[in-house]
Amino acid sequence: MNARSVARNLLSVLVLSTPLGSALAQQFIDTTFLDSQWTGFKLDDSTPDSDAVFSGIRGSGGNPGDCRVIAHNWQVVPEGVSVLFGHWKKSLPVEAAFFRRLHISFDVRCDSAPNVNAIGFGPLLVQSGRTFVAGGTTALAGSPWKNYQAELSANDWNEIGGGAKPDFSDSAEPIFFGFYSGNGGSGFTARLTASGRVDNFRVRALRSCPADLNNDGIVEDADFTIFVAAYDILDCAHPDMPGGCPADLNFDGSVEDQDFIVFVIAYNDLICP
Ligand SMILES: [Ca+2]
Ligand SMILES: [Ca+2]
Ligand SMILES: [Ca+2]
Repeated sequence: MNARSVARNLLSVLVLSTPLGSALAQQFIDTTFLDSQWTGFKLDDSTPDSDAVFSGIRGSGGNPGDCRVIAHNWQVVPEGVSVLFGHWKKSLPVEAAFFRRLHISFDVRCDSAPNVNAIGFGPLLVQSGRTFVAGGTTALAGSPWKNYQAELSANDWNEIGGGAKPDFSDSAEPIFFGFYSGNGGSGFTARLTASGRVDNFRVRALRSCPADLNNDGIVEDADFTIFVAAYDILDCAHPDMPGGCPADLNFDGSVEDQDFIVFVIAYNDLICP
């Protein structure tokens, strides 16, 4: 008897009284970067006239398909400068409640950066009008696509222009996600440009109790009902699957036996840790 038939047998003895709820989104992925869904803004500019400019727009040549194509234009002086630009997905806030850590991943590359030879990239989040960034990576000009990924708790983020940390508590304001791109330079005087691309932007909200699909603090029959409905749909991309595919507990794109194993262990424990 495989796990699927076990689930069906268990389900047959449950009263199906709980409707499939709007379970919390657990993951989102953007591979196409529609301009209507993304926006950009300048985060920092220490150039003499603060006249650094940037662009961010959907384009081809992604990894694969469409991506967000970015460009910087700024003035370098011998004393040194830094410029930082933010790009965030305005169409999809993620409720902060019930998660404790974030796993963020995206692909970057630098196409051109004369004299400075690289672009810096990293993760960004926006909450209650405040912008936070965390440690990133450097993409060298002309190098292949590079994957950035990190698992971040609230303390890993730093507010731009302030000392606050983002709020991941159960009563927190919604969070928007994105990335930053930046450049610097020192020791010479020049007006420089740099260009690059970003693709496959993914955020996973790692909750303290992922099998608690209705977020009431215990893993019980109501969660089982939600789980089994998702298990029957199977494919996270199916239009009937709840947004974010929260029952995909191992993040592989489908709700299958491996997820059931994770679920049953928590179901047996009942109380969330
Ligand atoms: Ca793409
Ligand atoms: Ca529950
Ligand atoms: Ca799965």
